Amino acid sequence: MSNDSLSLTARPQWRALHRHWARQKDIHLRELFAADPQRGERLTAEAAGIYFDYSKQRINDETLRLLHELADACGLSARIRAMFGGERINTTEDRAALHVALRARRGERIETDGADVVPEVHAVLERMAAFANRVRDGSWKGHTGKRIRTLVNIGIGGSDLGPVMAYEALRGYTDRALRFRFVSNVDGADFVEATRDLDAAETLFIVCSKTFTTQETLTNAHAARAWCLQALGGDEKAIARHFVAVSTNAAGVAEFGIDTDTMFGFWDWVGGRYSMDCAIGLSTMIAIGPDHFRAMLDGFRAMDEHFRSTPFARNVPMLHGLIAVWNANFLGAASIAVLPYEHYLKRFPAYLQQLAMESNGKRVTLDGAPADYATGPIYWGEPGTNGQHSFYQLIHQGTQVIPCDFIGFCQTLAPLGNQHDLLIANLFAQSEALAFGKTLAEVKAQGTPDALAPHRVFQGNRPSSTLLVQRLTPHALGALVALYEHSVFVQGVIWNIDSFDQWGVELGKALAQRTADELACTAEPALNHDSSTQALIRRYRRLREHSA
Ligand code: G6Q
Repeated sequence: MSNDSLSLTARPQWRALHRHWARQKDIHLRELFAADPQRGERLTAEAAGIYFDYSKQRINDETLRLLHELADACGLSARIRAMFGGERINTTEDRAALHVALRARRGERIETDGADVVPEVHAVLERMAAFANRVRDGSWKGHTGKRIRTLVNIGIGGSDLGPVMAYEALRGYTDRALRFRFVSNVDGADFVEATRDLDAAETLFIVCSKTFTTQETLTNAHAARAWCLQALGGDEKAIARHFVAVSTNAAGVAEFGIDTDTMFGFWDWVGGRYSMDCAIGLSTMIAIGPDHFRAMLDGFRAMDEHFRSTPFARNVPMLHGLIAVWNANFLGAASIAVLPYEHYLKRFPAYLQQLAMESNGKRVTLDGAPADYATGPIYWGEPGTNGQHSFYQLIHQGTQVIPCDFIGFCQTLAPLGNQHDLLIANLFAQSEALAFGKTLAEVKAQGTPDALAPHRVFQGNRPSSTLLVQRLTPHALGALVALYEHSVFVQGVIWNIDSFDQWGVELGKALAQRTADELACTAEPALNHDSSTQALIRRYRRLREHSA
């Protein structure tokens, strides 16, 4: 059997990593740092303005060498070329995953199926910019002639999380005369609360849906349509002034009643969770303006170029992704905590949850065989310092290994006394405490009574990386997102899974419809579910009719 067709766990490189871990696992980060005074400077890399310190991971040079060999054996370089080359690497959906083309420079050629996609990408970006400028300068008027003051993005999943995250992250760059709201949930509370204080005459809805068939988005878009018509006197012509769409489905958009002149397209080779830098980012572009949006694309592209061309030892997404594999498969870490010490990144962990978990939450390999190893870890997190006052306890003293990604910036966008220094001091102190801990001897030396001492011991040896960036700019945000996109891709290549499909999401979309029909019918429906689901449906139908 050639090495190429071996399953991951049968690969000699994988086995070598297992033997290496057996030798390595009792070595404490304290020893690793003591043995190499340069470690904290050596085990670092830099890309597109992001400094990546991975010295507090439980690795050494041998680990990196073996991970590199594993990546070679898994054909990482060829898979990167295939992605950038527009090959149909999303095999279960038989399409390319070409989000890197969304930030290609004008004139660069990126082909899929023999066609250069870059000119179309730039044509849409230009239309977006023209439209964004009209909204921003007030020349795009609502039906009654008033200028637009509030934008409401309606979308879910990939058509929501990127736009919300980017809006929050780049608030400091937004036009504060415009307000932005995001409606995603089919729960009416989301729409009702987002619109309750709005004047329809000054509101523009951006309906974002790649397929334009998603139940939640279409339901909310219809609610918005009715809300708008009711407030504006019922004239259907108002829709064209108050609704634009972002989709790949022109027929669906036209059927809804949105003019295809104000539809911004994208392509089936853009996955939902990889779409914040195409027309799905229209709300972002309106908020920050086309120039800042282009700067964000430049940041994405800088990381793409780094990923594509930098040797392994200095390649930040490769190192980041392989360390995630090391932690998941050898340290047995089931999750990764993402901890931005930057309040503007408060939605970044939620964004990464989708990016990482929808991409790598897979249990079969590309060949359809079950994966006999852990794949995609759980991503979660909250901004620092808030998390320190809640779940960090478990990270410091719990029984599980939770590798952390700390993210910090050297300059603040919201200067207030010495608060930014305090914030970043906390970041550095946390990663230091996680790595080095506090020994029993140190605890006792502080005069702690014997009975209390075990409770106050911090084992340390808890792995983390730190991403340090000068300032949260649109460029930095683009680079950061692209870093995680490529890290997730690297992980998926090693695990030999399709990181670009999402059959679990599709299942949810299909299942809900059948049950919705059963809840909607007036006569008692004939049910054919398990006894639990049937009892829940009956109880719900009964109780919803009664006042509380
Ligand atoms: C993303 C997923 C999923 C998708 C939503 C919305 O990668 O496919 O989160 O973005 O289900 O889909 P539409 O954009 O088609 O409405």
